[in-house]
Amino acid sequence: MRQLNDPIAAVATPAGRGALAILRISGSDLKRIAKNLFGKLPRPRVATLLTITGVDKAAIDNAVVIYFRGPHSFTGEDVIEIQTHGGAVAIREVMRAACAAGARQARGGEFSERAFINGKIDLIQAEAIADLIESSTTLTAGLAQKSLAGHFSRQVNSIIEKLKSIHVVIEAMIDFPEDEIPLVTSTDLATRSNEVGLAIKRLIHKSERGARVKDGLSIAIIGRPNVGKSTLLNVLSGEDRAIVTREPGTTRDILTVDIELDGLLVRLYDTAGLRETESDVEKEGVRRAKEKVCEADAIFFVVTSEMDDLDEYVGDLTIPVFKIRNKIDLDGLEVMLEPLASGAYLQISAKQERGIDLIYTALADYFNIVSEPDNMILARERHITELNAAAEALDFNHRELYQCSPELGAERIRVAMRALGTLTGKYTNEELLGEIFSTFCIGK
Ligand SMILES: Nc1nc2c(ncn2[C@@H]2O[C@H](COP(=O)(O)OP(=O)(O)OP(=O)(O)O)[C@@H](O)[C@H]2O)c(=O)[nH]1
Ligand SMILES: [Mg+2]
Repeated sequence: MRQLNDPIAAVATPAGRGALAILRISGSDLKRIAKNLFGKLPRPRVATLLTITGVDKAAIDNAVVIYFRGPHSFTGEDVIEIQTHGGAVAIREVMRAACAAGARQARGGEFSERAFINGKIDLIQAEAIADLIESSTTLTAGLAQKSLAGHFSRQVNSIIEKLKSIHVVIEAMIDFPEDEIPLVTSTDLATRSNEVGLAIKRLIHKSERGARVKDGLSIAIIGRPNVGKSTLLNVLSGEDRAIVTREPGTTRDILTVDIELDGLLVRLYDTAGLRETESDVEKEGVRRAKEKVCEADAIFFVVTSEMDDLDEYVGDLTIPVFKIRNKIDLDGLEVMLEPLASGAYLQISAKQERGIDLIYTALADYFNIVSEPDNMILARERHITELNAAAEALDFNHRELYQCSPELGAERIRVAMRALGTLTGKYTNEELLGEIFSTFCIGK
């Protein structure tokens, strides 16, 4: 493990104009830096107004300084937080002075990495910090907060503890085969480890639901020119974002709009109408539209009664295609209120904003979107991989294996514990840590 306690510093607030800016310094023995910047370390945990001096000893700003003496700090090391007035200059000068006094610029995620290494948080919690910062909906922020508070980790740790106790018994059976182990038979063990296997599967289920929420959905709105794709995008987003005209071939570039559906981030792409054309600009638009289809999680394919040749374009697609018949106001058709028969069109009038709820409902039903935070964990791909590895290790006929080959059973339990330990960061390596923390923003 890397030795990490040299003083690091970073501006923790975003660049630009603002009321305040915060610089954070963490590391061992910050006295020298404190002396250079504002005389001496203030009393721990007391907000103290001090004059900060720069490299040339001239005053930079009057700032609130808080000193957290390790291990009672975010990183577990000594930490100083300096709150200057906002704007680019003061905070930049304080950073220069901190570096001149012996600190170095922190890498992205280095504060969180130190918190992890010093045992203040586990790896799941460290990742939750980044997820909280990245969250764009209240649902994902709430889920990240839960993981940060240790909700996910506790469930994993409880499973590890159960596996440990099963492992101890199996080892005893192996070491003392003749001795009676009261009340514990291979059947009991099998029941217990079966239950653990099921608990892991439930966790996978929750994680997969959460991962969907985390990643959001991307949906490409495609169809022939003039069918009302851009009108639909505007209605769904509640904003007048895309240009709408009666001229076919209006949209060329892809337009992206984010909307929130029951806490899920849905990214909509408006695309150029699909048709053969001589115009180079439009040709490029059509190429981009087709490209977007390959990247999307689902398609809204818009038709009208006049242009209903959907199969030609979406016949081979493996992603879900929601078929939308627009402009029903011109056909005298009604919005369908009955649950959709498979293969039926969603009948809407984008212009009159009718049938829009039907689109939301179809989407929520198909993707099983429900705001049930209790049944979700804001999981990353890495978490699901490790949970699956643990579930796979425990996927055997427990009773039979414990009877025939307790050694093999013990090994399977060890593999499962190892996977779960990798999940929480009990087992880790520099490469994995580098991969995780390098995606964090500077100052976190
Ligand atoms: N009557 C009626 N007209 C609509 C409806 N939706 C859209 N339109 C009209 O149809 C025309 C084309 O709408 P757009 O939203 O620009 O169609 P588009 O599919 O984005 O067209 P391109 O960008 O050219 O591919 C405009 O005049 C809209 O006002 C609808 O539900 N009913
Ligand atoms: Mg358009």
